[in-house]
Amino acid sequence: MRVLFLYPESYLNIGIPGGISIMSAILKQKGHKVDLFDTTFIKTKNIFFGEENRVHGGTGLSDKGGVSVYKKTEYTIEDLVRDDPVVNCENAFQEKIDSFKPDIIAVSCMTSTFDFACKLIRSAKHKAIVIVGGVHATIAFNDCLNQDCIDFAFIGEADLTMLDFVESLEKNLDHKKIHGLAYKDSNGKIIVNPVHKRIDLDSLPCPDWGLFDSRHLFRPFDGKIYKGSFYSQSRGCPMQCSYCVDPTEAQLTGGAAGYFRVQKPEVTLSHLKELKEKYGTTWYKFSDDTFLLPKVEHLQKLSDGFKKLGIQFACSVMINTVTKEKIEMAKEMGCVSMSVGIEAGNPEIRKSLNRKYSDEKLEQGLKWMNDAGIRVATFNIIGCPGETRENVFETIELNRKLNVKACNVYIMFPYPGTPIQIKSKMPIRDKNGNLYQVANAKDFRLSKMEPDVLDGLEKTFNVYLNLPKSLWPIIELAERKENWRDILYHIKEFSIEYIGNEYKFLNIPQTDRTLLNQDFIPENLYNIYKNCKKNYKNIIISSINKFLLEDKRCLQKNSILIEKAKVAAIPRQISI
Ligand code: B12
Ligand code: SF4
Repeated sequence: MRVLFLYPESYLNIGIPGGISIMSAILKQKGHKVDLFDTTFIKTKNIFFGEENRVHGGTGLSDKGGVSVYKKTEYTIEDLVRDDPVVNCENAFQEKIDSFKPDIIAVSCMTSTFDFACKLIRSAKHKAIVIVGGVHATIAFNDCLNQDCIDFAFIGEADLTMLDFVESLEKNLDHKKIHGLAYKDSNGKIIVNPVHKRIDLDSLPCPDWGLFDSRHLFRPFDGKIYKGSFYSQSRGCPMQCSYCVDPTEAQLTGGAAGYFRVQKPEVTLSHLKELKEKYGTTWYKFSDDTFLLPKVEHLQKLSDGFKKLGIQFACSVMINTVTKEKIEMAKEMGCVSMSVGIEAGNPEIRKSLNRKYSDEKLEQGLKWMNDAGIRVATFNIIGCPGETRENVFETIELNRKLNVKACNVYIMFPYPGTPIQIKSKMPIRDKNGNLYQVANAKDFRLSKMEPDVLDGLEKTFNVYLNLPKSLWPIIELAERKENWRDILYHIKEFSIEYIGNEYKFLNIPQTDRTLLNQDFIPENLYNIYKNCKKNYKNIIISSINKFLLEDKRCLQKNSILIEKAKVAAIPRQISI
C-alpha cells in the first residue's frame, strides 16, 4: 500500500515527530511505500528575519517581551531556508498527491494543527482513504469524524494498529474491525472500536528520521550547532494535572494503571546508536513527559550508554521526581538543560491544578540543577481558574527567588479533553466552526483578570522577572501601551547602561527609535517619557529616581553615570 503522511506543522517549528517516524519505520519494514507531506518547510511567504531576532533556532524571539537567553550561532534555521522558493501550500500538496498517488492519507496532528490539515485535504483532488491520529484524534474523535474530509480516527497509540489497518485494506479484510478505530457507519452513527492493548515500547523499531527534511535536525545550543531531534524513552504520565490531556488520554486508552511505560535502556541505546550512525545526531530532546521518573538503576544503565555515545540532551522533569542523586546522574549522562513546570507561584492555585509540591521542593530541586550546571527553563501558566493579578506576581516572585533567567509563559488554554475543559463544558469550536486556538486563551475568562491584563502580563512577565523592582512601574506602562516594545527596549538599554552587561540578554527589539536631545532625563528613557501621558511622566521619573538611588549594583558599578542622571532627572521632576 502507498501511505502518505501529512504533518501539518507550523512553518519552521522544527523537530521530527515521534509518531510518524515510528509508524513509517514499521510500515516500511513490511514493504509498504511511505511518503510525507510536511508543511514545516513549506515557505508560503517571504518573511524577513531581522538581525535582532537571529539569535536562536526558532523564527523569532523566545518570549513575547523579547527576553532571550539564547546565544548567537554561526547560522540560524532562517539561513537554512533563505533560498527556498515561495510556494502555494495547497498546490504543493496536490503535486505530492499526484506524484505519489497514495492509497491512504495519514494525518498526524495536534488540536492546533487539525483545522489546517482539513483545509489542505479539502483543497486536494485525491482518491485516498483519509485517516487521522495523534492527540486530537484521541481526545476528540467525534470532532474529527464530523469533518467531511476524514474517514477514520485512531484513538491512542497506533504503532501497530496502523499497520493492521493498512494490511487489512490491502488484503481486502474488514478494516473497520481494527482496534482503536472510530468511524461513522452508513447511518452517520459514530462507531468506536475497543482500544488496542498498550504498546510494549521494547518492540518498537528505530524511528525513521530519513523520511524527514534533514533541516529538522538543526539543534542550536549555547552558541554551537548540533544535530538531533526528539526521542521518547517512555510514554504516559502518572500525574493528573487538570490542564493537561494526559489524564483523559489515560482513561480513554485503558485506564491510569499501566499508562506510564518505559523502554529498556538497551533498546533506547541501540536506537540512539543507529540514529547517530545514520544521521550523525548527538543532541536529543527527550520528549518523555517526565524523564527522571524511572528508577535510578534504569537511569544508570542509560548513563553508561550515553557516555559511550557522547550525546547531550535536554528533558522535561516533574519536580516531585527529582532527587540529588538523579540530577547528578543526569548531568553525568550529558543532560545540559531541564524544563520544570512551576505553573503557579501560589500554592493554592497549584493545588487546584493538581500540582502538589512545595516552594521548598522547587527551591531545592532547582538548586541541585544549578549546582550541577544544568540550564533550567521553567514553565508557567497565567490566567488559571480564579487567579488574580497579584497571584501572577507570586509566580514572578517565585521565579526570581529561584534565580530563573527566562521563563516560558502561557495563558491557560482549556485544550479539548483536559479536566478543566471537560468540567467547565467549554466549547472546542467557535461559532464559525473553527477550533479555538491558543491565541484565544485570554478570552476564556477562566481567571479573575481581563483579557488585556493577561495579554500585558504575558508580554512583560520575563521583563518583570529580570529587572529591578524599582523599574516595575515603568514595565507596568508597557503592559497596557501599544508601543510596549519600545518601552521595553528602552528600559533594557537603560538597565544595561546603569547596571551592566548582565541585562544584555534581554533581546528587546527596537521599532521606532529616534535620537533626541537628552538634557534632563537619562537618554534611554527619554522617548518613553516624551511620548507618554502627563500622569505617566511622574511614574517614570519617580521610578528612575528610585532605581538610581536604591539599586546597589547600580550604585557600585556606575556611580559617575548615576550622578549625571540624578542631576539630569531632578529638574524634570520639578518641572512637572
Ligand atoms: C514533541 C512534542 C512537540 C513537538 C513535536 C510535535 C509532534 N507532533 O510530535 C513540537 C515542538 C512541534 C510541539 C509543539 C507543540 N505542542 Co507538543 N508535544 C510534544 C510531546 C512532548 C511529545 C510528542 C511525542 O513525540 N509523543 C510520542 C509519540 C510516539 O506519540 P504521538 O505523537 O502521540 O503518536 C502516537 C499516537 O498519537 C498515534 N498517532 C500520532 N499520529 C498519528 C497519525 C496517524 C495517521 C495514526 C493512525 C496515529 C497517529 O500513534 C502514535 C504512535 O503510537 C507531547 C506530549 C506527549 N507526551 O505526547 C506534546 C503535546 C502533543 N504538545 C502539546 C502542545 C499543547 C503543543 C503546543 C501547542 C505547545 C505550545 N504552546 O506551543 C505546540 C503546538 C505546535 C503547533 N504548531 O501548533 C499538547 C497537545 C495538546 C493538544 N490537545 O493538542 C501535548 C499532548 C502536551 C500536553 N500534555 O499537553 N510539541
Ligand atoms: S506532569 Fe506534565 S504530562 Fe503529566 S499530567 Fe502533568 S502536565 Fe501532563
